[in-house]
Amino acid sequence: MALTVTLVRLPLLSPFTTSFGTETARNALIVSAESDGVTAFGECVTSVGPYYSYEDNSTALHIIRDHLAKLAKDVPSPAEFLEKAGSIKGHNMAKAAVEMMLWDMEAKRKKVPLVRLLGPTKGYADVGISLGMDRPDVTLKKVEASVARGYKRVKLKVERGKEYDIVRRVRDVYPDIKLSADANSSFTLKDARSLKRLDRFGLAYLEQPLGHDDLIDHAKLAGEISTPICLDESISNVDRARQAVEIGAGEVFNVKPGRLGGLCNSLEVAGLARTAGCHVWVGGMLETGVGRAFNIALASLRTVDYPGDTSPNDRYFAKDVVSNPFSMEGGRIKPNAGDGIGVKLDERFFRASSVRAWKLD
Ligand code: OSB
Ligand code: MG
Repeated sequence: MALTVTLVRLPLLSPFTTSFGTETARNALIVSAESDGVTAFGECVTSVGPYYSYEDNSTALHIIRDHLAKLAKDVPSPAEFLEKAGSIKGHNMAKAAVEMMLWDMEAKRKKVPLVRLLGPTKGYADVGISLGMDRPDVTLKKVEASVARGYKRVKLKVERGKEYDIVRRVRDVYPDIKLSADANSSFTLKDARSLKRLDRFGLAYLEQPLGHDDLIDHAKLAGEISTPICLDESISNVDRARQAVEIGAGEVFNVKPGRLGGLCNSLEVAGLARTAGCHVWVGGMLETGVGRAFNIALASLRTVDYPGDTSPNDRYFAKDVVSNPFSMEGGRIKPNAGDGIGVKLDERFFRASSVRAWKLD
């Protein structure tokens, strides 16, 4: 089985600003392969620069091309692939792209929707929205539109020094919505006193306030503030999740299959977190319709108890590479019913959006 990696570029409807930068387009590496008449897809969640984590599109392409492609040649199961890739340290985003493609392949071969292979499902995913940083009046308008659209949780991107005012202004107008804030690791433990001032706003959680690879300081911060801490970047693998639970570094887990090396590890993290009494939701990385379909299948599982960053495609793109985008009703999205991830690729638009393709053998 030969892999193809295609870099597609989709302009975002509006720029997305986090504490680590602004994205105006999604530059996605889409991994695909054909075997026995079945075509499967995966998406790598890296972007152009190493600002969320150390991986970016260049490192992921290198790892997939020079190290992972050959491990997927004989179409292993996702678990077998991960086993073989185990001696490669880190690079979980690169691994996840291939691992998830193998889940799609397996489900399509068995002619079942992906979610059937993952576990008991609610039949839908509860959906929240992640709003990038903007002028406060713009953010307030976006919150208003999000609440009107039925989103079940609103997450505000914040950064050190800009967190208090925006949360206060949104809370003033919306005292009862499920609200959270994501700092993308822009604070340090020295900011504990400012972060404590957020306690009065009754946030569902504060996401990744401290270092992108930290657990210890998050555990210390958890003892100083009453807002629950949610971990995203720091949960870079299953062991880190177990350790986070053990030392009380977070009560809420943002499970991103793209960050964790794929769905096998995501299921494990969700399971261990819930067993420990923590909450779990599925995050996003502005994925195209391909990556989105995996996230929504995962988010529909019974083990996931909080709304995810799994907005429908039209929240991000005027047009997506799939011709059957998701739609949201009452803050819920149903996973696709077709085989595998169930997306129909819009071949023409996919080609038109392609920047470059690599055929690997
Ligand atoms: O920290 O969750 C994050 C997007 C890119 C990188 C990191 C994050 C995000 C989001 C957007 O919050 C979630 C989405 O809607 O896909
Ligand atoms: Mg986050």
